[in-house]
Amino acid sequence: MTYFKKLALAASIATALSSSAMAADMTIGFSQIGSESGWRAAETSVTKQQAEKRGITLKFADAQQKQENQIKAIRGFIAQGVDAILVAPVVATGWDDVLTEAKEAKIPVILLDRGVDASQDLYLTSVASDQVKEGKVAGDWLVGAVKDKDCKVVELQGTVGSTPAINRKKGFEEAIAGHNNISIVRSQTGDFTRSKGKEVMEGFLKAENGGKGICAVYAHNDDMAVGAIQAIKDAGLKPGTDILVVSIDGVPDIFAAMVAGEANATVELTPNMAGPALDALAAYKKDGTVPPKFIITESKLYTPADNPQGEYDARKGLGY
Ligand code: GZL
Repeated sequence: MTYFKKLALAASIATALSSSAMAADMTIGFSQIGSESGWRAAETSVTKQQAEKRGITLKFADAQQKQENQIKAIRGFIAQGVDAILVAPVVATGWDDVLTEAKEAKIPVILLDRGVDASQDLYLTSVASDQVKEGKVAGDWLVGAVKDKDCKVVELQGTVGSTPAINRKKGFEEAIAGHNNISIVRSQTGDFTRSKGKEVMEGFLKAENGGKGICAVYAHNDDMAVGAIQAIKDAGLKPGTDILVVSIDGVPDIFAAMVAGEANATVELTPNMAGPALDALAAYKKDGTVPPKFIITESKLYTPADNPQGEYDARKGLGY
């Protein structure tokens, strides 16, 4: 190896060591929404793993779905003088004051998996999926599945006022807009939980002639879809055939439902938002490298044709 190659190799090793060394000194606050779904639980465990492998001290705060608890936690992190703050914002509005306080304290904030209606200079970057695209991928799948057949859809929305609920609805409606045979006949929030998804689906089935008038359920996440599947079975119908089931997240249990013939499509959402976030933070702390304002994660469609048992096995144990 030439002298210059050795020099370059030494430099790159030093850089890698210095940024991880930099990270090792950091204490980061993480304001997490709660544990409303399997995906959320996986995001929490992956975030803790990502911090640990970088030698970062992570202060974790579970808001139990309440924005006021997130704001309180963020103020606590500011008072403790943490090096950075990660936030998964439960809803889009109401963040200006607390994010301004973090900015004034010169503590960088990174948004994970959801967005905020606030000035972009109040956060360093946002790591999330393209949630409109997720809705569109789900809608496009249904369009292809039903072709010209009339299809009445019931929709289980995510948390009211959250960016995934707003955007996944928007994307799905864009996908079906040009297809007059497909219409959303009922739409209500199931708050991203299995229990609420089941309860709301029970109401839809009762309101729609025992479910005979329903062609498909579109759930903004897999947990609500799994709840809906149970409601459909309790009503004596076959999920996946009598009523198609399409949702988003790619958690193990939706793949188990596919294996059982009870779910038809999911759009995967990675639980690893923290990896890209912590890499961007390390570069920013090391030499001021400003990351892109939005770091977009992939949105991949999975159906029963995509080895659901293998996908289940690959995800089991990742903290879902
Ligand atoms: C979307 C994320 C959503 C998941 C749900 O990025 O915020 O919140 O789709 C979770 O499972 O509750």
